[in-house]
Amino acid sequence: MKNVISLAALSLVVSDVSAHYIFQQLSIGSTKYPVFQYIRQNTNYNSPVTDLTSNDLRCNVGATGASTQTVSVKAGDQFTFTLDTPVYHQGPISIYMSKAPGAASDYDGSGPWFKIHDIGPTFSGGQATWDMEGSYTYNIPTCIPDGEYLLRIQSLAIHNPWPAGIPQFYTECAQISVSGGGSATPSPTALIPGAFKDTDPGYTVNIYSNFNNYTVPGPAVWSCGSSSGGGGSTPTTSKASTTTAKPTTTTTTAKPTTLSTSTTKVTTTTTTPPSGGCSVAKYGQCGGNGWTGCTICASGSTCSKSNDYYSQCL
Ligand SMILES: *[C@@H]1O[C@H](CO)[C@@H](O)[C@H](O)[C@H]1NC(C)=O
Ligand SMILES: [Cu+2]
Repeated sequence: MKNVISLAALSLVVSDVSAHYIFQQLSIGSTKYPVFQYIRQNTNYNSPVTDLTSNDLRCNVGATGASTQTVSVKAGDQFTFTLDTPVYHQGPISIYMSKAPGAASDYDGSGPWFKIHDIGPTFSGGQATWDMEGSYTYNIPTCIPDGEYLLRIQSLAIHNPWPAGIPQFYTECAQISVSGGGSATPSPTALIPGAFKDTDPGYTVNIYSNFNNYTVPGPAVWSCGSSSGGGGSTPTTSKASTTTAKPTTTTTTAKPTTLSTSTTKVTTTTTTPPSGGCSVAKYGQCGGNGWTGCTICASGSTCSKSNDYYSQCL
């Protein structure tokens, strides 16, 4: 069993090693800081973490605080994580925070984490669209207590469906010192590792087959408007993690479409004119079981198979 898994993992790595992505640069407001000035530098280049029990899930491999500076921010400030290469694996983006007992640079991330943002897929006409960007922007919650925090972004790549493929975590942590905040107690919280399980539907889902709703793994998203009192908010973990407005809204509309077409070939609404006109950008998906999109790679790249469910223009 173990051999089967590592063989599968190995073949993925081999076919897909050329260009992963790193959340390497932080901006606060419109000020963009040098690469890895305030983000802990990992030592595994652009490779993902796949071990659900590893401490490397927190901030990535080798990412320690000692050589990283901590940036001062105001509660409510806008921040941006910029990548070296835009995200190109399908999957959700999440942003977490964890308060350091003292200095962020001394903190190993072993304390509780709360989640401030999720970006799941949008469903339309039986097709899912993931938000794959070169940067992601959000705001520090206005009501969190002052102090030093790790600010963590995560791309969970689920393009190679479990169990044939192993989902990949691309993650990085910034060190921030917050002032001007409030007295909220963010909840629910989770430990990392521990927050993600191979039984989470959002981890095991096959996004190429009958895919019409999605729950982002991890604790429910917390915001200042929600349960700032702390302690009171029922064990919402599973309930609230489905809250992402977009998927919920579209679930109802998407389901009928998918149900009626799930076994027959999906006559995709309009996606592509015949077959000559389309083109998949480099690193995009170009095939795999259940794939109904374009299979022609932009010039300069060719469609290569990663596994039965995923081929990619490389
Ligand atoms: C889709 O919704 C159903 C019903 O709520 C749930 O059981 C399932 O886990 C969801 N799938 C995903 C991938 O979140
Ligand atoms: Cu990859």
